[in-house]
Amino acid sequence: MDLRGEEMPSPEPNGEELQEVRGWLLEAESVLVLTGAGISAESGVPTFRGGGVEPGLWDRYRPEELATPEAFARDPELVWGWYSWRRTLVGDCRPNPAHEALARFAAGRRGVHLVTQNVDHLHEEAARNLGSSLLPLHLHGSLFRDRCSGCGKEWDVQPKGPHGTMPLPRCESCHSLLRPGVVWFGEMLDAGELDVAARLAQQAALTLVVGTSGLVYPAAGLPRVTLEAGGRVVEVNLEPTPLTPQAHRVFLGSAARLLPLLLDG
Ligand code: BV8
Ligand code: ZN
Repeated sequence: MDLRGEEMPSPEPNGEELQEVRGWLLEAESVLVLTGAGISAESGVPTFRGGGVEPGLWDRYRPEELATPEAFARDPELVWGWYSWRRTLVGDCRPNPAHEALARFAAGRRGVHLVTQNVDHLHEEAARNLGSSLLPLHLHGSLFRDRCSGCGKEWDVQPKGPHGTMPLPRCESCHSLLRPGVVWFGEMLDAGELDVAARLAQQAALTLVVGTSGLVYPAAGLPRVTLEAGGRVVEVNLEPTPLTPQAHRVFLGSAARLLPLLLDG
């Protein structure tokens, strides 16, 4: 059943399965949560491959065409235009009930870890709003950081902007072009962070996978690390993904609706 765009109401989650998974979560000494663009979709952040991408200017580009070092080398104005548009759009988005349910779930208990593929800061904002310590490990970097393409210096960018990009921003120290502080396709992830994520997946009694198409590696390989180590995997997504057949339980529907049901108990 195609649940894209939520034209059709998601099926009511199976109450027994919700109860069962809540029991697994409570008894789990270590829980890893892996999130993708789908958890931020209901905050208004466009996903990469699914519906809901803002129509118009960027509709004709695929992320794999713009989020690459080659695209930046070929046309830095185009790539900076895309990131500037995303910074302005994402800077106006707020956490949704899915981010908040995760932040509440981690508050007051140990052993909950969060790894995100997202480059927005909505997990951090939900944690700040709710006094939760659940801060994500960003495997693909952050939309709100600049990095010098020459000397590698990095610094935070204010989400509120303005995010003008002409003339193209340059490093004050070495005058090289600045680039967004994200990991592009074809670029290595930070080895240390990937090691930490892999160890969390290895140790997790349960890995909860929320809102990812499971297509981008090495992040997409993390749930299988949990499975191979004997842990459980639970998936929350609008639709089935390549992970679905191996997951112990799958809840089809929107994260903003399902996570509070699953985590608030
Ligand atoms: C690497 C940051 C070693 C930038 C991103 C050939 C050549 C070169 C590389 C490769 C190749 N083949 C494979 C690779 C490896 C490549 C890869 O996996 N490619 C894929 C496309 C096949 N990976 C890499 O390049 C990585 N580096 O491997 O280095 C190397 C080096 C050289 C050569 C080989 C290997 C680097 C990957 C990081 C790329 N950077 N983002 C930016 O954001 O601008 S990836 C980008 O995709 C985002 O980070 C995003 O998080 C990520 C994954 O996407 P999802 O989060 O899953 O989002 P998506 O839209 O796909 O899906 C949303 C899901 O949510 C859907 O399932 C939908 O149903 C669901 N959903 C929607 N709404 C809701 C919902 N669910 C619940 N509720 C809702 N409301
Ligand atoms: Zn520099």
